[in-house]
Amino acid sequence: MKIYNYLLNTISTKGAAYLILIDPDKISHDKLPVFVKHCQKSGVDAFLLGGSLMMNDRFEDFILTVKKNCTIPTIIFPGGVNQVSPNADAILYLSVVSGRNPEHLIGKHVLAAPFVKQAGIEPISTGYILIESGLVTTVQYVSGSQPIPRNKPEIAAATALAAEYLGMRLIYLEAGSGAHQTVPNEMVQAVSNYCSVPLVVGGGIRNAAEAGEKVRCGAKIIVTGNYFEDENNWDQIKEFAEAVHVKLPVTV
Ligand code: 1GP
Repeated sequence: MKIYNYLLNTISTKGAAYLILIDPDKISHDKLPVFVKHCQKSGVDAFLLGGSLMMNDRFEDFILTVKKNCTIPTIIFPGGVNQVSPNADAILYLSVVSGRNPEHLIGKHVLAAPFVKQAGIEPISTGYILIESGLVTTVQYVSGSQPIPRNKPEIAAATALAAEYLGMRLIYLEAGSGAHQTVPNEMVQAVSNYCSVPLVVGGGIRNAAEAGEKVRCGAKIIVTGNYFEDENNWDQIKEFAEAVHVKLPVTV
């Protein structure tokens, strides 16, 4: 529970936590150390590592490089059973509860469980809820599951509550990496009013104001990935972190 407690503690001291997702396919290994250091210096609370698809076989090297260059937690965001590693601190044990594909509800988890145990990393059970966001996203396509329509906050809320009742410790409202539209604010609000476990929101967030808005609607963890794959945007990471950390004074 060390990393889960770290997240809870961050939420209670800073108002919300800011996580950056790094997809090993989307950053060159040379730039990784600089990026990781810069993220930590800018106020990022933890890294999510992984991707829906993995096109290279250097996941272990990738995690070790991230770990070597920061002291914040590294949490695997697995796109598949091949993304379990003893080198990370924790793994989001994601069940795609918005879908009805048994493989992504429980099948992959059965295959991954012995590896997670052997790796000795902390599994954080997460009810993963895909939300319609315009075009079909990689995660929708790969998981073969239908997202919840964006105008149906009540379905998202009931799904999240079911996940909470099943014992999941985080709820993740996911628009999908690079989504055209973020998870609607009304939906974030509806889910956060209905559930008591921390709510993660990600997918398509491209500016600090939007990140802050999701927090004001009740998100407790914000995830961005795509936007900072462009090096030209790196100087905005601090701004994102400050928008998420609503309890801390903004520095100038
Ligand atoms: C994807 O929610 C994360 O799983 C982040 O999405 O890459 O669009 O920021 P973006």
